[in-house]
Amino acid sequence: MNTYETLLVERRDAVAIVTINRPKALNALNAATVSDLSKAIAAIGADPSIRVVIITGSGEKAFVAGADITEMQAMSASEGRAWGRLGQQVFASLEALPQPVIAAVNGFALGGGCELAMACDIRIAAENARFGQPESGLGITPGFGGTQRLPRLVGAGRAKELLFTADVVDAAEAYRIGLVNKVVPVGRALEEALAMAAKIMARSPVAVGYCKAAVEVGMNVDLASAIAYEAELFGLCFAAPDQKEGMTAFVEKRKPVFG
Ligand code: DAK
Repeated sequence: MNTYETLLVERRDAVAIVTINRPKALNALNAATVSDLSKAIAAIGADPSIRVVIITGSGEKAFVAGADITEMQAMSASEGRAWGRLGQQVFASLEALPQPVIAAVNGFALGGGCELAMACDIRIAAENARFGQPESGLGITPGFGGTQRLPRLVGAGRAKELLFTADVVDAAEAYRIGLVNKVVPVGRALEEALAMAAKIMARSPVAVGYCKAAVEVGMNVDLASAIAYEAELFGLCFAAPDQKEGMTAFVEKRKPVFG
């Protein structure tokens, strides 16, 4: 795997683990991190031997404590716009990866960190995880998709409350409002993400990929178009060997073995 200034990228069999690695700044996203993420996501997307991606932060204290405030402090309006667009593109490319992406959230996931977690498909939070969009307290709006992905996950009312108040919520509350899938003891988020990755990898890669595409596309178009897209993908499954193997295995009362 490539090496990066601000990321650790490691392989565990077919799983790629991407660790944001700026622990002294609580893994805050500076320009170098966003650029490294962009390169790592492109490399992962081009590697079909990677079946699941896990994103986490270095150390127990923070997943990512936001975009780097020291870098943003003196930005002009046009620099801010360019920075926001870059982050949005990188997070969109993460969301569009063909592989499922799990965020293993340890500690603070604030601002850009919460937005990074929301751009992942699934979020597993350690009990010490804290989520929030504190930007309104800094005189800015969230710039990496937070105003759009948060309401899609938790509903407009709860999203507006978090955006307007800049409140930070703990893992239990994040679970209650649907911001995270699961809460696990401190130090266990990565292990739980790996366990979930193993479960996903035992399923048909074709079906999992199509499920991801169906949800991603379907959430952004009207219901009739989304249902039509689902029917297309359902049909395509029958052109791939996984459907034959999955159904033959059922009939033969054995576990399927997908390629
Ligand atoms: N940026 C830079 N450095 C950070 C940081 C951040 N977001 N968060 C923490 N650090 C640094 C601290 O400055 C400190 O550095 P040193 O003083 O040791 O050099 C070190 O990490 C440890 O932090 P603390 O000493 O503060 O640790 P505490 O345990 O006391 O507090 C904390 C932890 C997470 C509660 C606190 O650090 C904190 O409140 N951090 C800031 C959280 C925050 O507000 N995050 C949101 C950032 S704003 C946009 C594009 C992007 C965005 C918005 C718009 N457009 C272009 C429109 C995104 C914005 C954000 O993400």
